[in-house]
Amino acid sequence: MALRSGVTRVVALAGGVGGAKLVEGLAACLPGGALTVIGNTGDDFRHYGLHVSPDLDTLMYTLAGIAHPINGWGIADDTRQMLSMLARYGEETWFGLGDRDLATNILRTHWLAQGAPLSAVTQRLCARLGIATRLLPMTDDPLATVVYTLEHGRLAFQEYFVRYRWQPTVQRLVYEGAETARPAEGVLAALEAAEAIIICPSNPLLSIEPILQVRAIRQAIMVRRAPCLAVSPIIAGAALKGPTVKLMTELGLRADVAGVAEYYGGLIDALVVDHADGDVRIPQRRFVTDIRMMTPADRRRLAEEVLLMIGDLA
Ligand code: FO1
Repeated sequence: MALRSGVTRVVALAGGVGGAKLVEGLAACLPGGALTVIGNTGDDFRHYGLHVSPDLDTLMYTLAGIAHPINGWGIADDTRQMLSMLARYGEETWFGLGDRDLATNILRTHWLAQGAPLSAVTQRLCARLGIATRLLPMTDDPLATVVYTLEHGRLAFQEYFVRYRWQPTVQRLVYEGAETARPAEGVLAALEAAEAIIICPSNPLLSIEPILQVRAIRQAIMVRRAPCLAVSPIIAGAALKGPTVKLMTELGLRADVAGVAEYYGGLIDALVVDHADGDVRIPQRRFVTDIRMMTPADRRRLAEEVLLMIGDLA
């Protein structure tokens, strides 16, 4: 099938750990240079003066094969000496930034301070880790996911997600900076040249929506020529990981596969769902397979299947 054999231009939208798993599979089964990943930067924050980009780092470490195998975020075998010294100074250490991870954030902050845009910094870090896949931040401008909660009012994303372990009741999400954020260098060109656009199984509201909040990105996907397919982050009403179901429920959205289909609407031509949701009816084309990705082999298999499904759509 044309796409499979000649596949040269696939664009994936992804956030943190869940999306990174499919990105790992796609990178493993596509020729080097065929995959461009547009990563969420709505989780970014300043931490002791460092510019931390958690989802870009999760994607980068995953693509470099050095991500922590259990957490998905941070670096495998990393140590916590810096954190233990912060604790000795009486500082809070709920954000578990490891020592090796610290090097990434020191370099990012250093290069940003020299005037390099986030996209150039990301490209340089990936090149030095030997990553063939192109990783682009959704924007080089500030765009922050802010969470308004019942218990603690306005929370920065990492406070909500890590410090309070996404337990607070969410009343509203605001994507601060969305009105002025522009797509990063290369993003629109990649979307326009894409033969396939894949929305990875990340949290639709916390990882994918911030990317879509960059208006020109949403518009590019709405007027796309290539087929766009999403993989469900929910199986039988349960999130594969994190707060997806809890959050969609709190925001009054249907927190199941039909709700995900409704949320993406015309942005996608198809949704890949698990066998457990095999009977759910949605307006888009529906593909049914095992969408759990517990092992690298699972990730590669699902990626292979997704590329076949997209070929079927093209
Ligand atoms: N997630 C956690 O749940 N606990 C942590 O201590 C934590 C530390 C951390 C350090 C660096 C980094 O790049 C990511 C980190 N994350 C941690 C993940 C981060 O919160 C992401 O925003 C989530 O994975 C959501 O995408």
